[in-house]
Amino acid sequence: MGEKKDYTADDIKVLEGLEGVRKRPAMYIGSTGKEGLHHLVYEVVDNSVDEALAGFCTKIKVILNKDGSVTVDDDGRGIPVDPHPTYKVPAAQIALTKLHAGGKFDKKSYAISGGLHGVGVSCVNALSKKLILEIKRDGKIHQQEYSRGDPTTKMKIIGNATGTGTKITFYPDEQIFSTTTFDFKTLETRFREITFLNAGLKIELRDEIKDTTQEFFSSGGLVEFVRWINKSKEVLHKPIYFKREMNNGAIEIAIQYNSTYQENIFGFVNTINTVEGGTHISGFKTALTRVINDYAKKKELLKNDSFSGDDVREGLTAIVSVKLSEPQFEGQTKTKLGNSEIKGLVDSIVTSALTEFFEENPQVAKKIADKSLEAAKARLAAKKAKDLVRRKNAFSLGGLPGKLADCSDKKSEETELYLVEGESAGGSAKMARNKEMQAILPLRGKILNVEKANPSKALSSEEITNMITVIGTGIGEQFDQAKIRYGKIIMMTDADVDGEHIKTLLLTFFFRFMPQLIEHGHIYAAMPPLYRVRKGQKDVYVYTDEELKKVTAELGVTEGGVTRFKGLGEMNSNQLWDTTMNPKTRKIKKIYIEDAIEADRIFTMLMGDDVQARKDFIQENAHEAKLDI
Ligand code: 0RA
Repeated sequence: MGEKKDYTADDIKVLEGLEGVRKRPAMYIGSTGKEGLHHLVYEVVDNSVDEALAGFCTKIKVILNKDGSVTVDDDGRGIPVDPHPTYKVPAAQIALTKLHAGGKFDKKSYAISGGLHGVGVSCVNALSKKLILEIKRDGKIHQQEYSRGDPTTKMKIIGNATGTGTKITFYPDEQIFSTTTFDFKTLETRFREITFLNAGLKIELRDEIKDTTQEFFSSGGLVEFVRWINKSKEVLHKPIYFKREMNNGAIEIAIQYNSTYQENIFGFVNTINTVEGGTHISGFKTALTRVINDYAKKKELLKNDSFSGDDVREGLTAIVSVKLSEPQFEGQTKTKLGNSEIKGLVDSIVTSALTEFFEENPQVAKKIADKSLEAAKARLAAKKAKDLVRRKNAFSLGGLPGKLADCSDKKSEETELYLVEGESAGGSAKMARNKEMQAILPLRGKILNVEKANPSKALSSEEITNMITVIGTGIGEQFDQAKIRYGKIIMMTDADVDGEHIKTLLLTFFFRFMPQLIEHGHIYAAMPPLYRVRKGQKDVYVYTDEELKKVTAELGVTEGGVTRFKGLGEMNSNQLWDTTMNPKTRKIKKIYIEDAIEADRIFTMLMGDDVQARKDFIQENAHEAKLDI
């Protein structure tokens, strides 16, 4: 019987050591899929970024090698190699074999530190089948190799060095990861972000297989970051920027309004994208609402009314980047800032800096206030329209649209909503479904492109309001996850170009109105089969063209035994159930947002007004055939 009953994750981490990392990798790096794999690179790069932030490193090179390994090479001071006083082995070996010893044992030189899990290079070492460490220090090149966390050689001097630095090459372990292929684009997005957030830092990303190199460097930092996010949008003014340094960190903010209706506030703490928000974001929002309201009242644009938070954030792109020596991360994915003092601090900095900016730049202030005024007018008009709709709906069952075939089960964890392209496929789906847990909402053809419509217009579209009512959570500031009526929302469209378009329109709607549903993994795409292959009595359903080649060869089927489904409507309800809807046998794709900034840019490009940007994007990405969001 121990005295301490509750162990926190941190206690366990310390207790277990590196075997624990291999036993429960997800606890340390989030997952053993694509995200976790890329996390390995970020963890190593973060250490080099720390060295850069401390002022000792100017360039970081990341190389995807032909043999599947990754090299991260920096020109920092090099991890110390002198014997550790207690352990009597090179200090660098401690950094690579002991948890929490990753680079941060020299705390004085580290004002702040990146790294989401902060677990250091030792985790990367534990999860690599091989790792080669090379340190240039004291005029010598020191080298040591490891496998699955354990040293396989002693630290050796292998030559003379000019300059200093740390180079780590690691081979992710296939025993741990479901995939070990790195994605250039994913890394590119993250490195671009890191260099925007650390003006002056250079990162070079090289792909040895494709023989391509990409350099990331930003001298303008956050100002360039907002410009980049707004690139294919029509902007209303030059970016507004301010920075405040404190003794335990810094707060930096860039703001630029555009003519769209979207709100895009991205928060970062020590370069980590705080997707769950936190005190820095709430402080920013409070101040923004207050300053714009005060301005509009002073200029008599507003009389008795006030702008709501949503009003002042329509068309806003903002980055709030906070660097703190001791951040407290909270929330499901540890991406919410908890430090309570930051809310008031950001609030007061934004209030004074933005008020001053408005006084000095009255034309910009006027544009922003006018934009908010327009949003407020549209909001009031939409409310009137909604009240009308609500009164109409009062007569129908619980306000749910008549087109919905609801399920009988009310527990949202178990239920599914199918959004089905077309009335006829909707009819088959209603017959095919499991009535207890599957609800069907047929959609009439193409839904409205919400990217191009202002919110009040979007909310006057029947298809859109139907979806909002049926899903139950509400939208925008009123969004309430607890009210969700279905655990899975599944888009079921034909496997053709129109079907893809409808899916994109639906995703645009979810991304702009209820992004939380995507973030929390509620949105799915059904995968209807492309073909049915028949041999005698046997039917095989085939979902891709590749699979078709394999199956026809295996079954020895020739031309003519191959049916190509043109649409969902061509399947009878039994076929639809077997192939696409039966939870036991169907395949569905979960939609996730890898990077909200990239997703925003892609939606603007695909669905917005800038035709040239769209053409360029489609041409650049044509070879990928499918959109990865
Ligand atoms: C601890 C102390 C010192 C440097 C580092 C760690 C260091 C770690 C990493 C990890 C990747 N690149 C790195 N570069 C440096 C400085 C010791 C000194 O010279 O005073």
